[in-house]
Amino acid sequence: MFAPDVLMLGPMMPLIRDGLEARFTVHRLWEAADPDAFLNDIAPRIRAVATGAHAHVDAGLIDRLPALEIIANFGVGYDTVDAAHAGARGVVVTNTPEVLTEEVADTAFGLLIMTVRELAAAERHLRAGDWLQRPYPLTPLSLRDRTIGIVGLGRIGKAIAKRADAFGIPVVYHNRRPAEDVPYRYYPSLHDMARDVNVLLVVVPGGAGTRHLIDASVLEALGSDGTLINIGRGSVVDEAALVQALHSGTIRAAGLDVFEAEPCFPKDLIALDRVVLLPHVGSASVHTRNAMGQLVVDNLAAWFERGAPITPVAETPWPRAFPARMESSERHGIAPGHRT
Ligand code: NAP
Ligand code: 8YV
Repeated sequence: MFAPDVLMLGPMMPLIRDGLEARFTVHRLWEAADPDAFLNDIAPRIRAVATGAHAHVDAGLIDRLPALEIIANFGVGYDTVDAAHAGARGVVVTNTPEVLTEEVADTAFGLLIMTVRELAAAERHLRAGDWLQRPYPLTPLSLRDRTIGIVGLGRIGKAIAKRADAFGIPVVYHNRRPAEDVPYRYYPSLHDMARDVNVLLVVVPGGAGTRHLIDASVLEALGSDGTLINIGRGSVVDEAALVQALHSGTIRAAGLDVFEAEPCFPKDLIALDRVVLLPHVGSASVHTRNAMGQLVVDNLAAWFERGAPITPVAETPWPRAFPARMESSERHGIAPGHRT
């Protein structure tokens, strides 16, 4: 039976594991007693990698797999995959866009309200029995008469903006380029936007291009009434500068779903009631994680059965606009787009 060899770099959800094992010969790298020797042994046969935020697919690994055709990433963010190098080597990279957009926007909005209205701290107050002594204090911040500046008005950013529209909260945004067909004011300068808004909501991808985009100077511009929400990637925010800004009152509050060195996070934020900390749960419902997992399986199945990925990333667009390695379809004598 035709069962291409797939390298799985770390544990993945049963839906992915079972879906791939039904179609492919799956090799579990993390279970190998000697991963390096294991990889040496199977590397020439590996035609696909299945991965997620748990592992890095760097240039070294890509170059070590001479028959590699496709890397399927669990997650819309693929900053742990060197997609530019994959593209240069003719390897397709896929991610899981769209299927998680609404869930992550829901989480972002929940985190925003929790943070501004101190809902987690108010709940802790009740659970501790403190309400019997005194009511929870009025919150200095509110979403009334506030403007949200979205950093990264892409798929998820637009879904968050739609929620803000329904709540009657004005939205403005900063991207590298203006988005098409949106009614929101565009700020080419992140600093100018930070100066004009009360909330900065970060939902840009991670990676070198956005590393520490939110630094001390942006937090300074946001100001002492300001709230920072980060649901994008931890690397986008200079965490040391953020901790300093929160302690010194440079900004007032923060809601964070992502951190620079997950699962580690700055412990000295725990004591601050003005901060809400979530363990990267933006997409973490059974419904949405199943949809993401299915898309990983479907991308690999589509590649090996029809010779075309479903959701290739921008660096490896399809139809191909990057160098070709020998494609699955060519190996099996079928034209891309044709079913076996
Ligand atoms: P998307 O549609 O590609 O949107 C990304 C947006 O960021 C685009 O509008 C892009 O606009 C902007 N952007 C990219 N680089 C930028 C830069 N250097 N400066 C300013 N803006 C920049 O992606 P998406 O589906 O909305 O997902 C966004 C990110 O959310 C993912 O990459 C992932 O890191 C994160 N995420 C987190 C969770 C979670 O659980 N916390 C879940 C899902 C996704 P331009 O190209 O015009 O700059
Ligand atoms: C996932 C995410 O939690 O899609 C993304 O980019 O950050 C989340 O949906 C993560 O990728 C899986 O570990």
